[in-house]
Amino acid sequence: RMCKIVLAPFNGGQPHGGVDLGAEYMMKHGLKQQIEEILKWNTEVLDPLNGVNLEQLKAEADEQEKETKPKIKRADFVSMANKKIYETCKNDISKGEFQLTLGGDHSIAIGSIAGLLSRYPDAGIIWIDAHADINTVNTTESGNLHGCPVSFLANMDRKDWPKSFDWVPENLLATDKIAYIGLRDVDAGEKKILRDNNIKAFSMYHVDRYGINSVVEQAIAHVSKGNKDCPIMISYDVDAIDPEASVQCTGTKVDYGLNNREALFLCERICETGNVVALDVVEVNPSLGADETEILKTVAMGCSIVRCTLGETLL
Ligand code: DIR
Ligand code: MN
Ligand code: MN
Ligand code: MN
Repeated sequence: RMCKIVLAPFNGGQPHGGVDLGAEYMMKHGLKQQIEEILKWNTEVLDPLNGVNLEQLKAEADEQEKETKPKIKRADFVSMANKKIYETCKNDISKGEFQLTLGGDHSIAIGSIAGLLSRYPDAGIIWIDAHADINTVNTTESGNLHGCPVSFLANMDRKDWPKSFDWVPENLLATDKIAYIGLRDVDAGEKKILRDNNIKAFSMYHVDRYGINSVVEQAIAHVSKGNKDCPIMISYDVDAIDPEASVQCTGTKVDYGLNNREALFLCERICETGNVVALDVVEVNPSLGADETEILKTVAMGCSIVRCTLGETLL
C-alpha cells in the first residue's frame, strides 16, 4: 500500500513561530522509515509549499496588517498555502492511497480535507482536539485561522469570507459527517454553533463518563451513517493530548486531556475498521519545548499517532 506524505510546514494560522517545524521533526525522527520498515508500506513525499518563501510572505502580511488591522489574520497567506495543499491532495493522491498530512498549524486542514473530500465526498471526519476549530469569520475572537478550519470546510458564513478563499469548493463538509473527541476549551460562539447544528462532540467529560472505547465507537458510527465501508479521515491536533502525559510542545496547551493510551487507542480502533483513508497530524511545535526531552516526547507522540493509525499495534 502507498502512503503519500504531504508536508505542510505552515504557521500562518496562529501566532507562534516553530509549528512549521513539526513536519521536519517528525520526518527526522524517522517517520518515513518507520512507515516503510515497520508497516511495510510504500511512501512518497509530496511538498506543496516547496519553493514558496513562507517566511517572507508572512513578514509581508504582518507588516501590511499592522496598519489595516483586519479581523481575520493573514487571510491571503493562509488561503494561498491551503490552495496549494488542496491541489496536491486532490491531484497527486489517488483513491486507495493513504493521505498523511504533517503540519503545520491546524489551518492546513482546510486544504487537506478539501482535497480528501474531492476523492471521497462522503468521507466522515473525526476531529481530535482540545478545541472545536469551528469559529466562523464572524465569531472568532482571536482572528487566528487555525481556530476556524471546520467552519470553512462547512461553508459557514461564506458570504463574509475574505475574498482570497475563492478556491474552496462549495458544500464540502456536511456538519453531520464530523465528530469531535477531546474537547475542553471551546469558545462561547463555538458552543452555540455546535448546539445549533447538532454536531456530535465528545468532550473530555464524555471520555470520563463513557470511556474512550465507547466514545470512539459512537464517533465512528455517527460519521459512517450506517455505511460499514464509509471512508474515515482523522484530523489530529496533538493538543488533544494531556501536556503532562506527553505533549508539552504545542501552541495552545490545555490541561486535563487524553492520556497516552487513550490518544493512541482511538487511532488503533479507527484503523481496525479498515476504512481510514487519511490523517492530519498538526500543531507539533518543537520550538516551544523547555528541553530536549519535551521536544522528543511530543515529536515521538506525533509519530506514534501515525503508526497506530496505519496499523502498527494491531496483531
Ligand atoms: C481559539 C483557540 N478557539 C481560537 N483555538 C485553538 O483562536 O479560535 N485551536 N487553539 O487549536
Ligand atoms: Mn487545538
Ligand atoms: Mn484555546
Ligand atoms: Mn486544532
